[in-house]
Amino acid sequence: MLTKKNHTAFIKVTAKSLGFDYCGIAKAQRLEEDAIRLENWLNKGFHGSMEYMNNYFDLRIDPTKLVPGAKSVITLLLNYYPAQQQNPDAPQISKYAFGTDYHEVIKSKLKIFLQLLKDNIGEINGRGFTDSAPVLERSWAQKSGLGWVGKNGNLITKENGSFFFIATLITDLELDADNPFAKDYCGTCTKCINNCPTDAILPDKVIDGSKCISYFTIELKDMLIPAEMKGKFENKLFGCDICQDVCPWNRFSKPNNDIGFTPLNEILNFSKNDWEELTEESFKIIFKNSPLKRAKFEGIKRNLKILD
Ligand code: B12
Ligand code: SF4
Ligand code: SF4
Repeated sequence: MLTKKNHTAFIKVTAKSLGFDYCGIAKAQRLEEDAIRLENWLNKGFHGSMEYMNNYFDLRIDPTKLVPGAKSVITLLLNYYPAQQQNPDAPQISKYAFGTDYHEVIKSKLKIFLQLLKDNIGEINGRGFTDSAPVLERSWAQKSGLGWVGKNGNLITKENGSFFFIATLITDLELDADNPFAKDYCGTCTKCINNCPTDAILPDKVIDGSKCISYFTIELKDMLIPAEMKGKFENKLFGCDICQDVCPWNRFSKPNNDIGFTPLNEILNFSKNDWEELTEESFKIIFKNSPLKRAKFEGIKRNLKILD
């Protein structure tokens, strides 16, 4: 019979074999301190019009409510730092969106992961998530020892910086937990705060989501970008990487080797004129599997106007 130690080792090896760059484990339990931070964030309206952030508060702070019987939270990181970059003069797309939508790439990996656990360990209950469920993914990554939450709000690894997606697999399997990441290596640096064009980075690692360029260009649905933001977007068409690009820890980023994240030629090569001339029909074909779908054709056209 396999022991808790064997199961833990099997999970770490499986994560690696599926291409995840990091894997850490934490005991599934209510996140007391995060509950306070999340409540303050919501009370201050930092979620803007992202109403989904107001939903399922109890599940978001407690994985045992999201997955009944949960004993462990397995957190996985997947590198998305691209090998190729855009022309710096072209409208900028966030690096996470160069290739296939990460929800799809990660979802299929998590499905295989769960199946491998069932095949090798037995009937376990587990669910895999990335981004789309009420899970405080950055906190779980810190709690499972993978890195610290920087002043820019991102989870940063000491070895390879912050250009990672986070996924979690919550299971009723009892596992050996890793130690939480104890240190914070931001020190006296304030580069992200100084360079955020919309002043969305507040003290104590709090991000005012309602002021973030990523929010305006991706999440703001059927609404105009407020006029006072004009001139502040630094050529960002979809998402924003400024607070990560300026972070000294991202000197250690290495290009990802996931075929799914191979950049689309159009993303690398489109000029402003190409974006302006893009028709809805072509948008639907070219960006069929891309994260840009989330902003929709109308959103991209609206974003282009604020860059004028
Ligand atoms: C809503 C959301 C947004 C909103 C709001 C951003 C925000 N900071 O909350 C908007 C649209 C603005 C956004 C933007 C981006 N996002 Co986003 N977003 C999310 C989402 C869906 C929920 C985040 C959330 O719960 N916010 C509420 C606040 C209160 O929580 P939080 O920021 O996670 O902070 C918590 C912890 O950091 C913790 N904390 C703070 N200080 C400390 C200190 C210690 C010691 C500890 C333990 C914890 C801790 O406190 C908070 C509450 O627990 C997550 C996916 C998920 N389910 O988690 C992705 C996610 C956070 N986003 C991600 C990414 C990549 C981005 C962008 C880089 C995309 C881009 N290039 O445009 C930007 C970065 C902006 C930034 N500086 O944060 C990644 C982050 C990966 C990473 N390495 O950190 C995630 C995890 C998606 C994923 N699955 O990979 N995002
Ligand atoms: S992603 Fe851009 S706008 Fe948002 S907090 Fe970072 S630097 Fe500011
Ligand atoms: S730029 Fe500096 S302060 Fe901001 S997250 Fe990186 S190390 Fe921390």
